[in-house]
Parts: sequence; C-alpha cells; structure tokens
Amino acid sequence: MSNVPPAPSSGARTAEAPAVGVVMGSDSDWPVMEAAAQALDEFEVSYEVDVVSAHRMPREMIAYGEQAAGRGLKAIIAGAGGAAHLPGMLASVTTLPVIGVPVPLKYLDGMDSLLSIVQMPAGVPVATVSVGGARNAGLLAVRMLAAFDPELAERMGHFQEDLNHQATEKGRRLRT
Ligand code: RP5
Repeated sequence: MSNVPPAPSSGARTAEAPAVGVVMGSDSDWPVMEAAAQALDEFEVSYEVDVVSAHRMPREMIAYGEQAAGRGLKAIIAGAGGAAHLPGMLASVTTLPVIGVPVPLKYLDGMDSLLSIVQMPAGVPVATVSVGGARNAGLLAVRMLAAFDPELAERMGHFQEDLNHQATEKGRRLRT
C-alpha cells in the first residue's frame, strides 16, 4: 500500500463534480483510507481525495467544509487518528452527511481516534464507522447516494446478495 493519496478527483471519473469527498488529516492515514476509495471505485461512484488537517490546516479545513455542498459533493468521508477532530469540525460547517473513520495510530489501538470522532454533541452528527473501517465508510456513502439512485441501489442489492452467498457457502463447507 502506498502512503501517498492519489491526486484529488482521482476516483471513478465523470464529467460532473465528484459525488464524495474522501479527506484525511495526513497522508499517513491513506493506507487505511484507501479502502473507502476502493469501495467507491467498485460502485463507480466519483470521488476526490485530499489531505485537510483540522489542526495543521484549520483555515483550509473550514473552507473545504463550507464549500463542499456548493461544489456538488453529496457526502464527505473524513478519516483521522489520535485527536481526531476532522470529521466533527467538517460536520459543523456543512449540511452534508459526514462519515468519520477512526484511524488507528501507534498507541491506544485507535480508541483515542474512535472516541474523538464518535462522541459528538447533539445537533452535529457524524456517522462513525469502526476503527480502521474505511471500507464500510465507502459502502455507507454508496448507500446514501443509492437512496436517490435506483440503479445504484440495485447494484448495492446485488452486492449484499453476494455477501449472503459467500457466508452461506462458508457454512456449507464447514458442515460437509
Ligand atoms: C492526525 O494525526 C492525522 O489524521 C494522522 O492520523 C495523525 C498523524 O499525522 P502525521 O504525523 O503522520 O502526519 O491529525
């Protein structure tokens, strides 16, 4: 896995603005966060990728959140580790749904990241996935878009059927 996020807007490309913003506090988060991008790629959902640090780039971070909806984004996936304030701060300056990914760092097994992201005050929601759960963040963004896109919803349905078949097959193999 590369430690460097690809250039912004590197996901499934369309002529339109990307649908999902995938941002993180540092390029060191990319080995975890790229699973979100991969999930979006699987569903051909367009996205952009960038580093927007809440602590090291506060003004840029606020601008990103304030401009996100106007640029056409429909959801933001934000990952950060440690004192992980990025998802919550973005949620405070945008009306878009924000999905937070707690990135595990060297110490505390990601509990610091998880608690920083999940314990939001009432009125400022962040949909927090599991520690390191960037793939589910990508899939949740797909589901959000699928609520307004029947074709995407159908593909999500097929994806879930595949999961069912795989799990069923595992049980069948164990029983025989
Ligand atoms: C957080 O600090 C980032 O999201 C990253 O998880 C962590 C460490 O960043 P680097 O020191 O690796 O740039 O803000």
